[in-house]
Order: sequence, then C-alpha cells, then structure tokens
Amino acid sequence: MQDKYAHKEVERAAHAHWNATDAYRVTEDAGKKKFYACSMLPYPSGKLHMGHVRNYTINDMLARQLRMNGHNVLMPMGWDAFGLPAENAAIKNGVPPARWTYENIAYMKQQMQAMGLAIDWSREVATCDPSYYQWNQWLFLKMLEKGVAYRKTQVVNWDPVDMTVLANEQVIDGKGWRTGAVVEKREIPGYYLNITSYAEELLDHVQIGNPKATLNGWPDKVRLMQENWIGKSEGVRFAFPHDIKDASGALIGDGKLYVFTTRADTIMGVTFCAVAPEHPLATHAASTNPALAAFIEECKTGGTTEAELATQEKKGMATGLSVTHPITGEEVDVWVGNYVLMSYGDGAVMGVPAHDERDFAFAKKYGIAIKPVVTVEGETFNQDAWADWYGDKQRAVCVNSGAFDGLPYKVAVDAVAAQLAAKGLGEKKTTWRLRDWGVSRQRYWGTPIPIIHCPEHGAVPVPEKDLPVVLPQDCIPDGSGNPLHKHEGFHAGVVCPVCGQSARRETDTMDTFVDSSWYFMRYCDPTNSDKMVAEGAEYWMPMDQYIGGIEHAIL
Ligand code: ANZ
Repeated sequence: MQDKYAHKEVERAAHAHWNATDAYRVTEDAGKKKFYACSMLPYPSGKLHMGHVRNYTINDMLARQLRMNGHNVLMPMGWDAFGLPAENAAIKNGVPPARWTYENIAYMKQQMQAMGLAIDWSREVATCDPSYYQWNQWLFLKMLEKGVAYRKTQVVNWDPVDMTVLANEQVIDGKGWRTGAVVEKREIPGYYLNITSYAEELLDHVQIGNPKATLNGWPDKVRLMQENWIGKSEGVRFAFPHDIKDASGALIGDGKLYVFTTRADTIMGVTFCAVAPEHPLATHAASTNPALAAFIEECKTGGTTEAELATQEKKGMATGLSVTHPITGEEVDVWVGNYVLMSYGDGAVMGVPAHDERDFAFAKKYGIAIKPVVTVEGETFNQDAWADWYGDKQRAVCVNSGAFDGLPYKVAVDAVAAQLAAKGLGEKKTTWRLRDWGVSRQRYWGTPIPIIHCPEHGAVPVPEKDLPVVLPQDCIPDGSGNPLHKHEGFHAGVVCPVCGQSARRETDTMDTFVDSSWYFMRYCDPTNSDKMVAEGAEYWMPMDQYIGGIEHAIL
C-alpha cells in the first residue's frame, strides 16, 4: 500500500487495464440480472462542464457498484450532434458544422475517458451519422404512410434581410439577432406529427388520480405541469352565420364564423366577435381596407410565442363586417384582435366583455358595449372596473339571458349547447392546448426530411430503398438562408419517384428532438442495419436508471 494516492500512475494503469480487457463492454446475457443505466446524451458543445461530470459520476458509481454485485450493467454514451450551435459556430469561424461537431466529439470523448467512466464505447452513437439518422427518415416515412406525419403551412419568424427563418431565441425584442431587422411572421409549408390524436391517452398516463395513470411516483407538480401542457378544455364550438362573400362570390367559411368557448352560458352577453390577424375574414376585410391591412402587418411582427402574445397590450381594429348572433339574431361586429391566436380553437372568439378579462380590456379601449349576463349573489356589477367575480363560473347564475335566466353555469352551458345543436350551428367540443409537433426546420445541420418535390406530383416520399438521404458534410452556412438550397450535389440527379421527371429534394431538416426521442433504445443494438430498434431492446429495456438534465439545473 502506498502512502500517497499517485493518481496519474494509478489511473493510467487502471485505464490501460480496462482498455486491454474491454472491461465495460457488455452483451445480452439471459443468465444475469440486467441493469441499464442511461444518461441524457450530451450536446457536443466543445468541452465537458461540471454539470456533465456530476451527471455521469452518479451513473458511474451506480454502475460499478451493481457490476461488483454481479449485475450485467449497460452504461452507454452518445452525442446529440445536430443543431443550431454548430451552424452558429460555422458562421463565426467559417468551419463546416460537421468538422466542428466531430472535433468536439473527439475532445469530449477523450475527457470522459480520462474520467474513467465505465462506458461501453462499442455502443457509441452520434445522431449526425447517417447510420443513425437514416432511422429518423425511415420512421418519418412510416408516419407519413399512417397519416401521423403530414404537411401544412406554419407560421415562422422570418428575417427579411438575411432571408432566413429564425428560432424564437434568435429573435430579440422583435428583431433578428444578426441583422437587427424587424422580424416578420410568415406562413411557409412544413411537416407536423399528429400528436394531438394521442392527447387523451397522454393525459390518462400523467393525470393524478386517473386509474390509467402510469407516472405514479413522479412529483405531483411535474404531473400537473404535464397536464396543463396537454391542456384539455371542454366547451362549445358554434357558428355565427353570415353572408360575407370573397371576390369570386363564394361564401367565406361556408357562411359560418366558428368560435370555441368554455363559457357558452354567457352567449347572451356577446357584444362583438374577434378574429386572429391571420383569419380568412381578416384577410378578406383587409383586401379593401389599407388601414386594416397595415394593422394586420403590425400584428405579424414580433415574437410568435404564446407568452409574448399573452402579455402584449390588447389591440384591435374593426373589420366593418358583421355576423348574426345564433340565438338573438342580432348583428354582431367582427374585429381583428391581436390577442386571438390562429392556432387555438377556431382562431376566433365570441367577445363577452362583462365576463372575460381580456374582452373587458378590449371593450373599454374601443368603447364596445359591456353587457352582464351572469351574476353572483350579493355582488353588483360596475362597468368601470374589472372584478374577479365577473368571470367566476362556479358561482354564476344567468340573468338578462331570456330563456336561460336563473340557470347555473353547467346547466346553462348544456341548455345553450342544445339550442345551438337544434339549429345545426354547434355542439359541445373538447379542445386541447397541445399542438401538433412541427418537426421541420429550415436549417442545414439536421436530418434531411426524405421528400422529393416534383413539378407534377408535388411532395413525394423518398422510397425506403433509397434511404438514407445523406446530408452533405461540406456546407458552411453564412447566415443567409439554408445552404442546402444552393448545394448542387444534394439536388443533382434527383428524379420524382412517381414519374421520373427531374425534381428537387426537400431542404428542410428535422427538429433535433426527433433524434433524441429514441436514442436510448438504439444503444441496445446500435449497429443493427436492418432494424431501428432490434432485439437487444427486449433484453435491456425498460431502462433502470436515467439521469438527465441536471447540468441545466446547475448552470
Ligand atoms: C367567451 C368567453 C366568455 C370566454 C367568458 C371565456 C370567458 P381555455 O380555457 O384556455 O380553453 N378563446 C377561444 N379561442 C381562442 C383563440 N383562438 N385565441 C384566444 N382566445 C381564445 O380558454 C377558452 C376561452 O379562450 C374561450 O372561452 C374563449 O373565450 C377564448 F366569460 O369565450 B371564451
């Protein structure tokens, strides 16, 4: 026994021995109890930081202890290697993202090895490697076949000087981070995953007290956050009929302005309707009203996040159009409101200033009538100031509401829904806050979306046999748009899989969360070229320990 711990010598000798014996390489062994210890795969940002060290040490201690006790322990490592920082580094240093990324991987791997982590390096994966991302593409094709993946237009942040799409974090005070130009909201086509079809199932899994819940044991506040994120909202979807026609003489929206409300009991208090700036009625009205067109343009500048929309000052403008109240038959003016989201419900609201705080602020600002239609015992309505009880549905009873007078909230909602249904104008509906997942990025350093655009057949999936669609490694982004547009090799010789005509590849790439949503299963059989997730997963999954994200909490 030596007096001093001569770490350099001891560790050098230990590492040499582990390397020579391949000490941490594991194979599936049915005779042993397995333990799968996984860490969140790191982004190869350059160097390890103390958050990484802490994370990996926790699993390392666990792995070593269990191994000594006879467990068959898998502890893999990989690299979340696509994404924006590599492109930013390219812009700054003029180095291709591929080179920057692989150099960082080599450096960080050597740091991890110097730490002596008990990692099975034979299972290392890098998400920017075609042998990995080809499975993103394969899965995408399968989801297209099933209708889970689909294409539609999406609103993005557009930098008009760099002619490029910006991530939310690249928009600072409504301006592009590099150019300082006022950012526009633009609609461009993109790909989505239909996760909202699974909303009910997801909710069942997380909801506290739900008999189908599988997340029992997780902290309640995490589960509640998830529940609010999924955001189930039960209400009524109904239409205000109208006869507003477009330039060709066709009724816009088949003559119906649909809205979603959770407070159908307040329907008799509607004094206006408000539509989102992107709503077809807004576009129609703006075509003959330059002031409105300018207002809509103004709404399109600035951030697109929900938080930004929620906190900004409520602004609006009348469209000059009106629709018919479905119960009273009165004319109701249609406004454009900057607080109405196109992507929620129907992109339009019934305005009830007496009972919705946002509508109250809006009505006060623009001199719109405020008509109380529910009351709470012992309270008196004051038109000058908002009070919380105006919106308190639990204690509300209808007044000034004709046939609905005296009904409490729930009963009134059912009665209103029944009347609307009898007129063929509406029904009860569940709306979700959860949105479909927009997976395309108008960026270079990611998994190419396996689509070919044919002048005749439109967006055609790349046949499975032609996968992977390989991302060129030699592009150096300069900040002005996606360099794949200009990369001749990427488009050379591409033909439409349907008709054989010359065609162009899709240049959008996938969100990097696609990469990191299944890597833990790939580690179980990392080199399998026939299957995305193969038999190894049956042995190792479910993982026994996951350490993820602590580094974010520390930094
Ligand atoms: C009239 C009303 C009266 C409302 C009232 C509330 C209180 P949650 O619970 O989040 O689902 N809304 C509907 N679509 C919208 C959109 N696209 N953008 C902005 N707001 C929208 O909220 C549902 C309520 O949010 C709906 O109920 C609607 O306002 C508004 F005293 O309708 B309510």
